[in-house]
Amino acid sequence: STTVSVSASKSDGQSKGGESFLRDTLRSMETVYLNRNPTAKSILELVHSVDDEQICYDHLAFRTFGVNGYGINSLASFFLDYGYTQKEELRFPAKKLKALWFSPPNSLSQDGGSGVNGPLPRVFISELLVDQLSPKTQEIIRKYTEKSGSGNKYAALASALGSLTWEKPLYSEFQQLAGESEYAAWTLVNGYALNHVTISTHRLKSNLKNIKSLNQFIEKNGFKLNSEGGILKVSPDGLLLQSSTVADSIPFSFSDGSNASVPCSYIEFAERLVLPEYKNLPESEIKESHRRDGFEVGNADKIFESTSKEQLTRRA
Ligand code: OOG
Ligand code: NI
Repeated sequence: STTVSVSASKSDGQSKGGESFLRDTLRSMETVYLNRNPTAKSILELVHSVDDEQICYDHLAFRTFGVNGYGINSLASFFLDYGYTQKEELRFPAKKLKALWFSPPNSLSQDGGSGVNGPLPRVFISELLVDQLSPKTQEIIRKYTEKSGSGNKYAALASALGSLTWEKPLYSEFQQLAGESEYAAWTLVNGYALNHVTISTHRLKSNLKNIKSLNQFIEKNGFKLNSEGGILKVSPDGLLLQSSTVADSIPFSFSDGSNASVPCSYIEFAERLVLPEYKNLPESEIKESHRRDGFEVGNADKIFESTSKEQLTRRA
């Protein structure tokens, strides 16, 4: 069987302390994610069975509560300290969310590996605009974040460990949040856990480099893709193409003793097309920097639905 998650990073013998620690942290976050989300793990193995060279991650995504220091910055500070650069902000007024994305530092290592051993991924972090929610929902979110002490200072650590920094909630509290914001309910039980990794399809070598072929291949193998607004999400400029699976669910034991299945994480696919100004470059000269960068509100708005009840309960 193929293992895509853990393999030693290439070492050229040079000291590169900061980058090694960054990659080790990403690897722990990924291990937590792969252990909890069988669909993501199977899909990575499936893609690897066809395309055995290198699977590159386009980005990693996280969710946070935008309240009292628990928002985007609680996790972003780690990435900023390890060389990431803050880029554009995206707003989702209907979902009461905002997001920021971060571009990776120039890597010192070979980048020849797969996943976290490959080219460093972009990072996408969103936050719930908690102030805009009902008093009842705000009270629950504030209670758990406040009870966690200084948990916000250890967001990256919590993500790498697969731990919540706050206590487990009551089932009724989870339901209260789910009724108002599925994002809020997800974040209450998943905390800083990796929400998804995204496979960079254009960096694959087989016909799966075409996202439409990849989508067909994934569905043919029995996996359900998020159909919100159509399977393929396309940016207005036509250059950023994205799709994603529907999240897996895991059993969660609430503090009142009840057990229920809650949505966990999903896996995404992104194809970034070559920018018009580079369209005449020979294929062999095309680098990631010649392709459409960044994110798109219209695409993201639909990808957020990958953890929604509607998508999870939808028939094939
Ligand atoms: C993030 C959804 C947006 C993208 O690539 O635009 C996104 C989430 O579900 O937290 O991943
Ligand atoms: Ni994404």
